[in-house]
Amino acid sequence: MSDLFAGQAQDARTELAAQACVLHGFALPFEDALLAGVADITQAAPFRHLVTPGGHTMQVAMTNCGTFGWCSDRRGYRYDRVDPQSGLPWPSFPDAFLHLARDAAAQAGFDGYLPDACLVNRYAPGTRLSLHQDRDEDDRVAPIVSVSLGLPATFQFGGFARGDRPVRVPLAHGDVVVWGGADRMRFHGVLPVPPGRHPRLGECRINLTFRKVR
Ligand code: MD3
Ligand code: FE
Repeated sequence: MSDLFAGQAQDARTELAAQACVLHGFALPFEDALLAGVADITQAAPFRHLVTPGGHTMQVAMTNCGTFGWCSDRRGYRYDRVDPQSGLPWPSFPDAFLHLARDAAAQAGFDGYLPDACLVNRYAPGTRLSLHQDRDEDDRVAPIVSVSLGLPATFQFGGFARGDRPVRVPLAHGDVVVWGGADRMRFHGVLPVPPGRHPRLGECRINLTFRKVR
């Protein structure tokens, strides 16, 4: 390895688009704190399978932390300050969550990022998330920071129309993806998670997505 890359792997970062990049392994130093944070959050606000407005139960199990949580039911999609299952505010961000989200955003060129929501997604093997846009946030420019934990998966990075053919991006435990500005409204999804067992998380993939809702 040349001096230019001393101390840092040469493939530490992959550019996906002008304002979207993968920071490979960026979350690994935060691993223990992140897993402890997920355990705390899910004790207060357990994973659940939301029902879409169309009446379908989502394959991905979800919960939230932060000021706002993403909710879905027969009435529609929205962000709410309260967990409808408990009637209580969502658990606040564990310190390590905010720290990681701010560091990753800054690394990707978004200084001063202050997310107010974090959606926690859990995928069992075979679970997929079909192509969609994230359009329930008032702020459609602030970045979304996504942290992959557990089983690897293939992310679909699409265009601005549903029909645009997506690019496949492999994501491993500890990878962080940051998307903002012009690339914030791209269609995206996750292909079915292949079977496997992760040493720390078992038969599951967990994804944290930090957002600025308001
Ligand atoms: C790409 N989650 O929760 S990362 C979601 O891995 C979601 O659980 C996926 O899509 C997951 O909505 C993908 C998050 C993500 C969020 C917004 C994006 C990826 C994005 C906006 C533009 C492009
Ligand atoms: Fe999304």
